[in-house]
This record gives sequence, C-alpha cells and structure tokens, in this order.
Amino acid sequence: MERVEREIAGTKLVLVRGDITKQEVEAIVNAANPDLTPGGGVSGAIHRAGGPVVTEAAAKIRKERGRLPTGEAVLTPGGNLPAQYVIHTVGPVWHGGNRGEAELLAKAYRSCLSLAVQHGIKTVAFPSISTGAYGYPVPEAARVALRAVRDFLRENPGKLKEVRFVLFSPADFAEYRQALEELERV
Ligand code: AR6
Repeated sequence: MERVEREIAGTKLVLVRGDITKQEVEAIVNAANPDLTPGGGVSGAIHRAGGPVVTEAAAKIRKERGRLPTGEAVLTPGGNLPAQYVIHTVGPVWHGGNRGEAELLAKAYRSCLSLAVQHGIKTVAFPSISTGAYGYPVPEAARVALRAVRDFLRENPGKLKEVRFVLFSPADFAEYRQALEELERV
C-alpha cells in the first residue's frame, strides 16, 4: 500500500502517493517561484484548484514584499482547495550540489513548519519541493526533506498533529520511503 506512517515526538509523519490539491489538511505547501506566480508543476495545479483567491493573495504579497527569497515562506488562503491555507515557499534550483542547495532546501521546509506553528496550523502537507522544474535529484532531496522535518518535530514536540508528504509518482514515493528507512537506521 502506498502509505507509510510514523510517530515523531508526538506528531504523525505520513508519506502517501497522491495529488496535493486533494488533501484534507489545514495547509498545503506550494513549491513556488520567487514571484509567486502560478507557473507550472505543483504550483500551477495549486493555483488552478485554489482559484483567484490564491493567485490574487500571492500577487498582493509579491507587490508588498518583493520577490520571495529562496528558503522563505508566506501564507495565503486556500480558496477553493479543501485546505484552508497555502504556504508558499521557494526551494533551491539544483546546480550540482555545491551551492548550498541542501541547506536552502532544509530551510524551506523549516520555514513552512515555523509559519504553520505561528498560525496555529496543526496539519500540513508537503510536495517534493525542488525536484521538478528545479532539478534537485529525488533521493538527495528526500533525505534532506525528511531530516529537516524530523529535526523540526524533535525541537518542537507536540506542536503539530500531522506532517504529510504527498508524492506525485510511485517512483518518488518509493524514494521517500527508502530515505525514511535509511534515516531511521542512522
Ligand atoms: N501534487 C503533488 N505533487 C505534484 C503535483 C500535485 N498535484 N504536481 C506536480 N507535483 P515542481 P520545483 C510534483 O516542478 O521543482 C513551477 O513552475 C512533481 O512531480 O512543481 O520546486 C514554479 O512556478 C515534482 O515531484 O516544483 C517554479 O518556477 C514536485 O511536485 C518551479 O516550478 C515538484 O515539482 C518550482 O520547481
């Protein structure tokens, strides 16, 4: 079955295969671009499903604050999505691994979780940030993502009820499952 469930410091960590726009959680995370425009990939899908409420709220933030730096996160309403909120973050573009990509990717996950906690959001779903158009290799990204989330949950016990990774393809799901099992062995 394409679902894995663990418990980390009072929070449920779940890996599932699926479509993030369909998730019934309080907040879904968007792998955005710095201009917070819809773009393609998961971002295009989230803006399409959420509708103008999401796109207009994102445009307003862009206008007020300028481009969103890599690793940072902002919150908009979810519009027509089942999720009440969208947390938009910008992951790093992969340049081969020697330009601070891992630290920036970990920062993106941490920023989203911090923002959720600040807003009293208890359930959050992530896509695989940076592994589409931004070219981050999935095995490496999975390791960084899962370690960042695990460390955040250990440092903030009981603050979140569930963190869910929603992997779009069976191959991505398998990579994340393997990365989780490896992380548990060390
Ligand atoms: N649900 C879950 N995951 C999805 C969905 C979905 N509905 N659709 C795609 N994915 P990407 P990035 C997966 O390219 O690499 C945009 O144009 C997809 O299979 O969406 O961070 C932005 O505007 C992949 O595994 O994000 C930026 O310019 C993962 O989501 C740029 O792409 C991330 O792929 C961001 O690139």
